[in-house]
Amino acid sequence: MPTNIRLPRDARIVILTGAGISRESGLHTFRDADGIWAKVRLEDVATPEAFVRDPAQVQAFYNTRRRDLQDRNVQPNAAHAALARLEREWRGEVLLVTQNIDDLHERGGSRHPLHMHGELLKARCQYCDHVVEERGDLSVESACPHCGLPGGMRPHVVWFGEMPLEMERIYGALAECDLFVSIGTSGNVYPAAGFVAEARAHGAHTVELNLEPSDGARAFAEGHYGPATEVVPAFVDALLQQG
Ligand code: BJW
Repeated sequence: MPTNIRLPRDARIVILTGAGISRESGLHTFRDADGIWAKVRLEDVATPEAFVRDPAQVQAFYNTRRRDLQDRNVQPNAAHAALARLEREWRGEVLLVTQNIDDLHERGGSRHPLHMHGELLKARCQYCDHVVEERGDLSVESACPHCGLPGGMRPHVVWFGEMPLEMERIYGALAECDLFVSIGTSGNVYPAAGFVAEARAHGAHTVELNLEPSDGARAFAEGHYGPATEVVPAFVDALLQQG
């Protein structure tokens, strides 16, 4: 894959991933024609107001997705593996920021992906903020294993109107990186959609890898298009070869 990048081998890299990277692993994206928001209204399941209005409906939505994620056919793909390889072989810092709540980066070998929209296999107590691993179903009666109170356990995910996680660390890395790569995200949801402008304003080279150019493709200096399982490994190969 020809790329315009010429970087020192210790250059700092920030990668942002979205639902597109997990599509070929069998998980749905949100805004594609067959995506999650074509089947359910986000206002009904992905806002704090929805959880107050109908907690059982919200728990059922995330219980289904938690079960789907643990289906044996859902496995990390070549794009997840390529990013883990980049993290292992690149001499400089690589920060992997994902909007995804699945655990496919971890299962693909990435050591510490930063889940800015939370994690599906964790639950959080609304009363004491304790976070626990959760592989089973949550109900409106589930009790917190820490404070013991029933009824406050919710998926450890970031809904619309809530503050994404670890923003200070992410903006710090964007201000210092030499290369920003956005993979499989439509760029519809802020603040992640603004990361490319932030990185560019601080002098980073910016690259979009996606099935097709996103609405914000013009904000990137470079773009490569096709399925993530093809484009991401090819891009990582090119990066490691030129480095
Ligand atoms: C492939 C492929 C293949 C397919 N290979 N590619 C105006 C300006 C700025 C902000 C706002 C604003 N108006 C409103 C806001 C705030 C709001 C927002 O952005 N709204 C927009 C709709 C405009 N944002 C928030 O509320 C965020 N918080 C916030 O801003 O905090 C500050 C604040 C605090 C308090 C008050 C006010 C402000 C929080 C956002 C939380 C998003 N949560 C979700 C759900 C998480 C849990 C869950 O998964 O259920 O996160 S929504 C959903 O969208 C999910 C995703 O992480 C996120 C992004 O989606 P993504 O990954 O981009 O998926 P798609 O489907 O959109 O795109 C898939 C892409 O893959 C496509 O491009 C395909 O082409 C591609 N693809 N197959 C490669 N095989």
